Amino acid sequence: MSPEFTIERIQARILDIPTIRPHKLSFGSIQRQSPVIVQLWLRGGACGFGEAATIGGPSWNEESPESIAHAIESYLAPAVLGQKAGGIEQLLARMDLACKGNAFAKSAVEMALIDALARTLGIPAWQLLGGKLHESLPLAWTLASGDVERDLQEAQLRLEQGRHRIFKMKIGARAPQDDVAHVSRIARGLPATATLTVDVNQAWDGNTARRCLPQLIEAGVTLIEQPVAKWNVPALRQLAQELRGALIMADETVCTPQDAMLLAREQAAHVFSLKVAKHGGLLRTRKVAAIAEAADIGWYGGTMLETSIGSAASAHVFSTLPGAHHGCELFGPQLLVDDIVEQKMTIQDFALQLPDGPGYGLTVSPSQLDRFDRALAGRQPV
Ligand code: MUC
Ligand code: MG
Repeated sequence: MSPEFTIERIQARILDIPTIRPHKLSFGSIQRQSPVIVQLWLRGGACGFGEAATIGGPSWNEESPESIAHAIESYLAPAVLGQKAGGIEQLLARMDLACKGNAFAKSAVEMALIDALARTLGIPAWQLLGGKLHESLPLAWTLASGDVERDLQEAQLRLEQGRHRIFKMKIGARAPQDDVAHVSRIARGLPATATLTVDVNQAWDGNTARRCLPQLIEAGVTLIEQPVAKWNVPALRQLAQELRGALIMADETVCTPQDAMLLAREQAAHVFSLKVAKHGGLLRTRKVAAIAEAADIGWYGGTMLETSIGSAASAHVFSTLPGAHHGCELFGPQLLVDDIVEQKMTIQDFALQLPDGPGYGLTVSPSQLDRFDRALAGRQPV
């Protein structure tokens, strides 16, 4: 990389994009997503795009769109401006020095940097990330309207369209027995070709999980995501070791490589949900994935309901990962009323076709960015 490629300018903006329907999770219901879109310009090189999306402000974890934009503008951009663009690990170290934690904010900057580098070189990002091992990944859809009939109609349509046959249900907001009844009704309504998974988003204590998960497995659920609190590794461990007929997937519990090591050592998860934002970027996603591979833990390509920018960047890194996988859920662009790129990634044969082309293979639409820009619209945070 020529020394002339230095980081010249970074801009972060918050967008507000409505969802096509309310999306209900254990901690609330969202009607819009507010991704932070980062644009990073290289002197003598290309401009790249990155994204960090949270769900429900700071409800999923500590970071919110506002805190992400603030961390980037006040601490992360000053730490990397004027630096050589090719030293990605050094730039990550500079960001760590300037700012503890804030993994989502760092991931958006690193994502834009890798896009800019790859575009400058005229290569797809997956080439900078180790090379592609997968051309497509089975793509899950989340049934989270909260209404059985609507969920079943959604599932039926998506099966007919050849788009999805893995369905994830978000539970944990209602009384546990009501959730079991709801999932069981959906399970009975789905054809045998469909796979059903659940995400409890930390809502249950260990005893509730021990009582209800066997009933969900009996109903046909095969993959169970984050049934207990992020900190509750003992309960995860016991569930992973004692439940039969379904796999336990860690999501909120597995963010850093140290979290991954703990879960591997404790044998407390069968699968890791990987998410570029919570791991703090594409390179760090690969580090967590390497621990999964070494510990015989499977991976799943998770989402924070990003637009096509964050989803395509995630797809690029997921396409490079070895080890056993359980598909992905990069369906964020489909849940939003509109996108900010000219063309979405292709979905065919129930799988996301992993993108090619320089950078993340996208053409970002400036007018769509302006259309949803919170500052331009004078909107307030949720
Ligand atoms: C999560 O916890 O997995 C991703 C899809 C969805 O519906 O919620 C998220 C976050
Ligand atoms: Mg989850």
